[in-house]
Amino acid sequence: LKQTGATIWFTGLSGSGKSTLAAALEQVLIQHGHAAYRLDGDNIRFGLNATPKILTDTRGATEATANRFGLTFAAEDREENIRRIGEVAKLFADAGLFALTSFISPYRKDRDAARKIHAENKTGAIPFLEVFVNTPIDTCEQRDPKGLYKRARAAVAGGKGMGFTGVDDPYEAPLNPELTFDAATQSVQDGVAMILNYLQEKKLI
Ligand code: GGZ
Repeated sequence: LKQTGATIWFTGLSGSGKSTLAAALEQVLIQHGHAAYRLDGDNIRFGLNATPKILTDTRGATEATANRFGLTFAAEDREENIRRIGEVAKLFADAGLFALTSFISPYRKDRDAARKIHAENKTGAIPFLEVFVNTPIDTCEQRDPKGLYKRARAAVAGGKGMGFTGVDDPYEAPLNPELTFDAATQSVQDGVAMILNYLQEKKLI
């Protein structure tokens, strides 16, 4: 491989455009001969992080409470979700690929922990680039491709809530992201160009 590898960590609300941006970037990187691999809900929450039998045994979780993702959206499960993704991304990047992760990753300390294991990698620091997909919640909510915001608002109105990020669960914005993108005012093309530019500046491509 003619590249050193790096993790490009997208963080932002549901519907902010993380996956769209990551997918577009992946395509361009591959077109230019760079190995890239995307980690997202489909291959992680459904795969690596799917419900292990021990969870249903020891926590009495049913399919409904552990949900189809295995890990729930409770704070400690989001933390574990992000911890594993950080480790897997690090492995891909250490192998020389661009690991593109698109998860809400709402907690600052969890993202910082992912950054830290890259910095402290035993065989040398691995580049880690945090992209804050800072699309206003109004825009995310207008899109609402899966109707989840609508459900979350209805749950809150009904007095129960569902712990949905940005509605009745926290999102801690990055304080020092390498890059910021806003899907309400920037095109996906703009975002890809911005990231490619950064990778070039850092001599990663
Ligand atoms: C936030 C939720 C929730 C709750 C289900 N809160 O738009 P989506 O559907 O495809 O993206 C969201 C996805 C979030 O999974 P992550 O693994 O990225 O989250 S985290 O990083 O916090 O672990 C959304 C859906 O799962 N979803 N319930 N309560 N998003």
